Amino acid sequence: GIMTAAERPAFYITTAIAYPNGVPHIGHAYEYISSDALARFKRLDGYDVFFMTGTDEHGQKMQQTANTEGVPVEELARRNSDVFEGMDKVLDISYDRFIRTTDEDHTRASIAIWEAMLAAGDIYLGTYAGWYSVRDEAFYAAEETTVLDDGTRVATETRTPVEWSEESNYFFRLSKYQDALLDLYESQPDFILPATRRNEIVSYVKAGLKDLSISRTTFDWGVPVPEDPRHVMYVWVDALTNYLTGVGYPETDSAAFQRYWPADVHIIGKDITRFHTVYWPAFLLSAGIALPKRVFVHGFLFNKGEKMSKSVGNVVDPMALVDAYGLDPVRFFLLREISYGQDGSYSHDAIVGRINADLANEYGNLVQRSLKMVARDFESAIPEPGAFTADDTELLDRARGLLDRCRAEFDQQQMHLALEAIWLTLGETNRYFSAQQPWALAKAGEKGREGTVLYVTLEVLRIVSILAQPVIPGSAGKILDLLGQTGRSFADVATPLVAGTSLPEPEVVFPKYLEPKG
Ligand code: ME8
Repeated sequence: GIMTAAERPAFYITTAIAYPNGVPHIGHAYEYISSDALARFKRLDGYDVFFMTGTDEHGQKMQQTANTEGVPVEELARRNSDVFEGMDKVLDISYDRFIRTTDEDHTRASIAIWEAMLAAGDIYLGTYAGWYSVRDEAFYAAEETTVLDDGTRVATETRTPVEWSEESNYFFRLSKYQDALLDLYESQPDFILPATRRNEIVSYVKAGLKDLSISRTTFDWGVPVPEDPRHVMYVWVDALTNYLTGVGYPETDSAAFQRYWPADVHIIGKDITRFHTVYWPAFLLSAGIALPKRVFVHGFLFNKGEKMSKSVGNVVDPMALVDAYGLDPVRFFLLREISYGQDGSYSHDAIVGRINADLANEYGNLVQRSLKMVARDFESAIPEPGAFTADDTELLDRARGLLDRCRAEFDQQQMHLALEAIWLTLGETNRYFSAQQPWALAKAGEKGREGTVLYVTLEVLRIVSILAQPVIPGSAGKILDLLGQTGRSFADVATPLVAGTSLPEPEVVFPKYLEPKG
């Protein structure tokens, strides 16, 4: 039966919130598309999903960009935040809330977590003297910086310029949480995935943690520190708190908080692992709030192997990719081609290769060929199958086993492996179709067997299309229309095609990509 939201298990997934100091690039699009696929998968699997994304609008970087552009910082934030939200719509990102850290409820949440950390005795006034990277919005110890040949000092890891900063700041007693954090990584080994990222963080924390400067007095674009408004909170304190704001914090008795916190997974890119797996759990431990279950760290996308960044100027506009190849082909390419958790590269040739081999040939063409035969020989109604042969049964069993396989892979955020399994089954189905030669069966007057082969093929395509929806929602949905199917959740995988279901006129869903002439 249909479960109400209250009966369904909850699943809370977030993306990082982007700095709207510029427009989104393909790395952002990658994060949103991958998180969206995870959110959609859980919804189709019967979960009550809360999926949040948004923008991180405070901090020195935003203030500096606004100054350079000569616009008020609120206006810069609003303008670019709208571009991010607009991109989410184009990319079919099924978020439940688009949070802006300038939202009113977020100020309340940030003040509440600050007060909780203060009450725990973890915030004190001190003097900060050290290196700050505005681009990274991060503090670095001297030994984490390098002086380049031209005399500029940069953060060794990110190569961004750092400046000497000396002020009276509030500090968070991060050092106090070293053992608790190491216990966390040990007792909850999948708190940080992939394992390579976890190992890096374990070494980092084992080397010793210094207390963290968590306020600034040199600019005022941020959440004011309670009782001391000369200070604004360090942008990462308020940014990380967005994950709580979204589910109703500080109202910890609220329905949303009770239902969705702790988050099931925070999806982030590799450059912000430390903030999410060291600072964030330490803040939460201090404030007495339950910890998220997992932080999954995805890799970076490179344009033909080259790092892209706003400052380097080789940033690819995700909208241009969608215009050139179509939305679902781009979504599919990113999730099929790149092992989630590792860096990946994209290029025109690689995208076209995937479109033509995986989507047009293996999938679209099989849909088209089988449906055309049903239209021609079975009056556009799903044929009644006869007795299944061993080949039929083997293929059907394989397709029916895909749901468990995909579940296992998606639960580890390994979407590329789920897609690989699905496409291997499509490959098998193409081989089956060629070997069974339903067109020859038609000619030989063996209509019963032809109908069985077509039934088996369409049944596999039905299952595959249900499972492909999280990644290519539009096109998989279109194929399910062509198969006459309204049952599209994962619970429907177990209900086979009903013979006699009448089908619409077949259409091409995945055209081959042809190079533009000229
Ligand atoms: O870091 N490939 O914002 P951001 C893949 N506001 N992912 C990439 C990428 C690339 N080339 N470049 C960036 C911030 N990302 C903070 C987050 S969360 C409380 C605050 C990812 O706009 C990056 O790793 O710089 C991060 O997960 C996201 O894009 C936003 O980056």
